Amino acid sequence: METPTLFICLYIICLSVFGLSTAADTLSSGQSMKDGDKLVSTGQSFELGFFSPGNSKNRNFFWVANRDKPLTDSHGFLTFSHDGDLVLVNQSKSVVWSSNLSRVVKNPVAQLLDTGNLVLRENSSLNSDDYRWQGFDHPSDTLLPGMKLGWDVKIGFERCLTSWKSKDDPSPGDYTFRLNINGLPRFELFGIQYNGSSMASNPVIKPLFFYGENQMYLLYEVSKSEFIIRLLTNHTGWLQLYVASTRSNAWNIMYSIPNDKCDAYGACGANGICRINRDPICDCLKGFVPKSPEQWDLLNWTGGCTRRIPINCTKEEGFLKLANVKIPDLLEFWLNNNMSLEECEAECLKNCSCTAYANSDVRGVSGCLLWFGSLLDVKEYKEDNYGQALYIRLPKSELDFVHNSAKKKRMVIAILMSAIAALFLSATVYCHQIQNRIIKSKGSKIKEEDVDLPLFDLATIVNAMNGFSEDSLIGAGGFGPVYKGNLFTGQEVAVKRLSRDSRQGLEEFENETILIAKLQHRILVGLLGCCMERDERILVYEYMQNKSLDYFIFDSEKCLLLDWEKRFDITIGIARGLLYLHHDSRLQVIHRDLKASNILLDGSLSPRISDFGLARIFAGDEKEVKTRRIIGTSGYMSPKYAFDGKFSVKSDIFSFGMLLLEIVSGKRNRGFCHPSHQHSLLGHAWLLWSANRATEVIDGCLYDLVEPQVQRCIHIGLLCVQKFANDRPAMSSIVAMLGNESASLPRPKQPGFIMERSSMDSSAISKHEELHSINAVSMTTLDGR
Ligand SMILES: *[C@@H]1O[C@H](CO)[C@@H](O)[C@H](O)[C@H]1NC(C)=O
Ligand SMILES: *[C@@H]1O[C@H](CO)[C@@H](O)[C@H](O)[C@H]1NC(C)=O
Ligand SMILES: *[C@@H]1O[C@H](CO)[C@@H](O)[C@H](O)[C@H]1NC(C)=O
Ligand SMILES: *[C@@H]1O[C@H](CO)[C@@H](O)[C@H](O)[C@H]1NC(C)=O
Ligand SMILES: *[C@@H]1O[C@H](CO)[C@@H](O)[C@H](O)[C@H]1NC(C)=O
Ligand SMILES: *[C@@H]1O[C@H](CO)[C@@H](O)[C@H](O)[C@H]1NC(C)=O
Ligand SMILES: *[C@@H]1O[C@H](CO)[C@@H](O)[C@H](O)[C@H]1NC(C)=O
Ligand SMILES: *[C@@H]1O[C@H](CO)[C@@H](O)[C@H](O)[C@H]1NC(C)=O
Ligand SMILES: *[C@@H]1O[C@H](CO)[C@@H](O)[C@H](O)[C@H]1NC(C)=O
Ligand SMILES: *[C@@H]1O[C@H](CO)[C@@H](O)[C@H](O)[C@H]1NC(C)=O
Ligand SMILES: *[C@@H]1O[C@H](CO)[C@@H](O)[C@H](O)[C@H]1NC(C)=O
Ligand SMILES: CC(=O)N[C@H]1CO[C@H](CO)[C@@H](O)[C@@H]1O
Repeated sequence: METPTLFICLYIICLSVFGLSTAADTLSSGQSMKDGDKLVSTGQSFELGFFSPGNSKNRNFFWVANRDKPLTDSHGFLTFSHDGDLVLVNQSKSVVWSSNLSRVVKNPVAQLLDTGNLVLRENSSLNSDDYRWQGFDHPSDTLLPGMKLGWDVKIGFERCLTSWKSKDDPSPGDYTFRLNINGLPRFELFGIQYNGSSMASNPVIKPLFFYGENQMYLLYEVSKSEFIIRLLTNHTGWLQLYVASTRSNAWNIMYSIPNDKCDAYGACGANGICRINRDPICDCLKGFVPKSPEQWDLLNWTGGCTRRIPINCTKEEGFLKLANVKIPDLLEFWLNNNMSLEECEAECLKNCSCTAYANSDVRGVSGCLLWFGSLLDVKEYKEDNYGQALYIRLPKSELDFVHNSAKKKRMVIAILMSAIAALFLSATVYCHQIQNRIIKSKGSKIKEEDVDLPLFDLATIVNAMNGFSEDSLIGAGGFGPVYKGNLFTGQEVAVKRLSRDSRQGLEEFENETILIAKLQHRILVGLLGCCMERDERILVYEYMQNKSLDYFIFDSEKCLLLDWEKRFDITIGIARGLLYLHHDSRLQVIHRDLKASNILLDGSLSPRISDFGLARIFAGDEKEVKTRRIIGTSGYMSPKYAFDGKFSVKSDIFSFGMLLLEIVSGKRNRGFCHPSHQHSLLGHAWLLWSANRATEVIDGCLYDLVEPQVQRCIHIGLLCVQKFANDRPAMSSIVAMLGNESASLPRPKQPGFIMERSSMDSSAISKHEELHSINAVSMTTLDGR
């Protein structure tokens, strides 16, 4: 039998579970605390007490005082020594742990604050910030908001996180998360090979970095008071950011680090460079070749790269500038903070074993950092403002150009940004990166505004989705299955998961992420966050209770649930949504896949446009774009798009018209058949309208119809599906036409895609086009949408 070991520790209290506690929050001189006693902070958030690791499964201990000196029985107690030190003594009155004050405190009072900080003060300076000692200066494995991780440079005092040894053993384990200020300040998570990225800002947390003469540290704040967070170095060597809502108290992992393949230390071996957005992610630095090419081809990067042409200290050598990188590990380096970049270059050239140099600037003083030997753990950032420039020594013959950027005066702030931010890049930022990449590549003039897309941890999503079980599957979106689940906050969400091995899907995923993150409108389905862990690409949406429009209008029973008034509201809603996309949003966006199944309905049956996987952003001056891959849904595609891949806002108008006719008729355009002719729904509507019998198109389900309004809708629908894009009205006119019953409507011309095979009315469509249109439709059917 093991004797229970006791530790003194701090842990969070779940108020909803434990109820109100009457324990005091202070311990004064003369008092003591034994096993079973506790201190509870006034706001009832934190509790200080004794615990035995084996018996406390569901608690999260934020701080443990006597980590490596457990009490061996329950007779120890916490009290004050005559010097005013807070001490933990065992049965035989030996001090097991002490606050180890440097000065005597006459009248000490220990108080557990609502931040989780245990502080020691003079009774006379109670309620002041004049702490003689504080638990926050001695973190265990957890960083709470307000705690500093880093250094008091002057006195050489460090605060770092050290993991527990194992689940039941709080003694210091193998993994330490710390700020290394030797050379350049950088964060280190020892044990597993990781240096570099850490947390970035997101809607829940806000990290603050302070790099001063006397102090250098990381501290973070919670931006939303309804959340509690903690950063944990777990005993298997990961950093985990936990979030709990104050209501539910269940902890969820928001993300863990390392979180991408490039985070792994030296992922690409010596002299390799890791680029997370490339496939494969590893490459040799310029001028280098794989050491073992066969292994390299098998995606085994461990061997790294070696110089194609060795450097031999001749004058024929120069430097290649590599921008936006995380600089190599400082295995063998030399630092001088008093040098300019030019001097730095000269210094590197002078020494035959110098392989690269960089500006060491972190605090705005120019400086020089030289590397000798291999360059390990270089990683490229996609975003311009991250990372640093690295200058790699190469023979002239290898150089495309030699940079001479030393004369460029760099802004102190940019340098600060790059050095610090490079360390703190996370997948949240990765979302931004894709965004930037694509938007920039379009060359549009869109101003990048920070869109904070919360990043969800894969474990959280898997948990919320019940392990992506069949039961939680609710449908299929453009690029993969859609699941329903509940987040820890209790919120219902729909989660869209990119099917594996779908490259096309990846592009759609990126497009959708970028677009939805940018677009905020109550008509568009809301994106709550994303997850890009390992190979997973997941989008998290608000859940829409009432499925999608097609679920109702095409069903002979459910159609009764959507009366005309509702359908008309939905139509106007969609029209306004499209107006926003086409004209009102900061970007001009073409949806390209508008159809009944992409119109979701919320709890009050209001429409929400979804599935932006195919959407395109248009730069201001672009009118029409041609695409090689014709994708979309047959039956909703405009002829011009289906025939030759040209699309513009008018392609969406065509789809809208189609949708409008479907809403009115309750029939699908695709697969429509009529006993007496072979026209599509479009052709059918057109024929009836031409014969002044438009009302015959109307859905039999619509018992409450307002005939003139329905007729107007058919008319507007036909205007939208006219064959020539120029004839189709713009979204703004459509909204006006729908909203104003006295607005006059032009007479529609022949629609595109009548698809008749009878001789009737065929004069307007040439044989050639007819053939084309059939081809186009069957071709896109192959797309399987
Ligand atoms: C502080 O000292 C005063 C006077 O000695 C005493 O009454 C009071 O209880 C002390 N406060 C605490 C929190 O110990
Ligand atoms: C108390 O601690 C001292 C020193 O660590 C040790 O020698 C002694 O055996 C302990 N007493 C008990 C009862 O654990
Ligand atoms: C207590 O602090 C002093 C300096 O203030 C230090 O030298 C000593 O090692 C500390 N003792 C313990 C047990 O931490
Ligand atoms: C990077 O991590 C490795 C392995 O943990 C460690 O040896 C090295 O010192 C770290 N380097 C930097 C620059 O943090
Ligand atoms: C440590 O964190 C990682 C990443 O979140 C997780 O996979 C692992 O299971 C954790 N280890 C333990 C013992 O909880
Ligand atoms: C990877 O390549 C290295 C040499 O570059 C070799 O020693 C190692 O065995 C390879 N690993 C695997 C799994 O093939
Ligand atoms: C850096 O330069 C300043 C002014 O030129 C000088 O006072 C200082 O001693 C130098 N520091 C080092 C470490 O060389
Ligand atoms: C080059 O730099 C290394 C490391 O600082 C040093 O040991 C060596 O003496 C230098 N060689 C020359 C020729 O300056
Ligand atoms: C040094 O390398 C250059 C090519 O980079 C070559 O032309 C030259 O001959 C070499 N010199 C010596 C002394 O090896
Ligand atoms: C994604 O967006 C880009 C740029 O807007 C576009 O070129 C590309 O065709 C889109 N991809 C898909 C699958 O829609
Ligand atoms: C409705 O349309 C008529 C005719 O075009 C126009 O005179 C009137 O101002 C419009 N009403 C509104 C509210 O836009
Ligand atoms: C017609 C229909 O199914 N309406 C439902 C929409 O969603 C709300 C909220 O879940 C339900 O109460 C309605 O019955």
